[in-house]
Amino acid sequence: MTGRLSLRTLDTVPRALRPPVDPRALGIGAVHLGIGAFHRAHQAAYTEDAIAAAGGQWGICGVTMRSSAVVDRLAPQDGLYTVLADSGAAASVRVSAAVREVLFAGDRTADVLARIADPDVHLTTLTVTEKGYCHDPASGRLLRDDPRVRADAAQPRPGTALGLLVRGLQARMRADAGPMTVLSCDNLPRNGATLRGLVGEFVDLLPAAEAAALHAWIGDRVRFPGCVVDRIVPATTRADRERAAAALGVLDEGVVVTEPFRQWVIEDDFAGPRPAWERAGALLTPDAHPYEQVKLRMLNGAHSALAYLGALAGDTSIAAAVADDGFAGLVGRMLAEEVIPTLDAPDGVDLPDYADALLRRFANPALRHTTVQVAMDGSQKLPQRLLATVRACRAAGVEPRRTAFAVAAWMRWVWTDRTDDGAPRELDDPLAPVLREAVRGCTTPGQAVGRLLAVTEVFGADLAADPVVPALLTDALGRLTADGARAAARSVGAEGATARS
Ligand code: CS2
Repeated sequence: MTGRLSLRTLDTVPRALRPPVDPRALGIGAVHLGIGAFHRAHQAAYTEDAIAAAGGQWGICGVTMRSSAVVDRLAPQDGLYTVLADSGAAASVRVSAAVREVLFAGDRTADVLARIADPDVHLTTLTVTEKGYCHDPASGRLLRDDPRVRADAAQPRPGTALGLLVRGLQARMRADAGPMTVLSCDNLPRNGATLRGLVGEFVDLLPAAEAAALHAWIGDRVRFPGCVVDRIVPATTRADRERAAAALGVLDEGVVVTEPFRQWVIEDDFAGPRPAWERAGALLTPDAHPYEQVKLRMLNGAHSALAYLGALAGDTSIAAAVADDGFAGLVGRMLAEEVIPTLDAPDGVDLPDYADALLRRFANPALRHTTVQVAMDGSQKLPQRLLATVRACRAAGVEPRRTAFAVAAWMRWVWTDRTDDGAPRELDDPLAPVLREAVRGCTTPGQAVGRLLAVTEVFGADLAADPVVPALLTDALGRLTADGARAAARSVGAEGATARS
């Protein structure tokens, strides 16, 4: 097969697999910062379905910040790519036309800023992962002394997402191009308000007169609704590309693989027009926070627990980790006895059913979601996924033994340089130097727990001072170290009911 997916070859693709909207007739109405696989399988898919149902010039300008890899894949394809949704039993394949332009900010900064300042653009959305916000994960505050932040505040051609966003908003203000809605689509607590705060802190770093004008304009013209995104989207493999090519009849270097399930809960607080996402199944609501807590503590908390336990035990995929009865049992009890009691169920959501459904989603054999991919950047993920549950349990006088075990699995992952089978492990984390330094020379679980709890960027100051948390972590880390992840999880998962103190 030699042809490549593009506007030129689209008519050779089987009709049923072609996009539901005409890419040639679609103007750009949104800028997306961080156009990785997740955006292409989630927000872009909702946007395309919304356009198909209700019209609108909502084509997406997708921006990459860290490397040109996605642009190199999508630009020769005129932004077209395939979404392969597979439940393990049945798969669907469809080319998406939602992305109409792709820019690498590294060499197209001025074009990215011009897009944000374009009067036809009404939305700037982001999926830049937790670490892309350049913030302290425990407090949510801007890392003002981070060299990237300092560099971006000092010059008008920024490289970070925050810098691009702030300079883009400034260009929009100067062009008097109208209001803008900024929508964070990352798994952060109160993502809209958090981003609003970070933008404000970044603006404070600009010269005083510039800052004052921009603060006033943002306060008046820009909205930052929060939202909750959910769809499991692992990294694409060569086998996925071969599968898509066999269906399309042409090569596609931009394929994304995902599950059929998708969810998007969005706060209805827009500064201007938006796509009719509700026509594509999104839920528009006044307050996304209850949904967000459910998603972060249940789905992402369980995901991270399985990732560290599985990775320690040598399971390469989340599906393999959840197939281990000991891991599934531990995570199931963590959810039922420690996480669910801390949550207010949103209307119509049955939390035990949600727990069962997510464990089934994790087991999907078609998704080769690697444990190391989910284990990545733990320092940025732990606070909202696991430590929020630990704190809520402690406030209610509960000893969160199983959630502490999941936190200890992360500690083991940081502390050891080998998996339980002796394979070397990679610590892929923006705080890796700090974490490595913290555990350097530690010889006992108690010491490692003490040193890691002192990393306030992750744990804040309260957990080390709690009367039971350090002991729960030390016990769990001791068992993980002595018995290995599989045996330790099996025994902690089978222990008696969660205690109160
Ligand atoms: C995962 C998430 O990589 C991770 O840390 O937990 O990306 C997860 O797959 C999504 O949030 C699912 O919506």
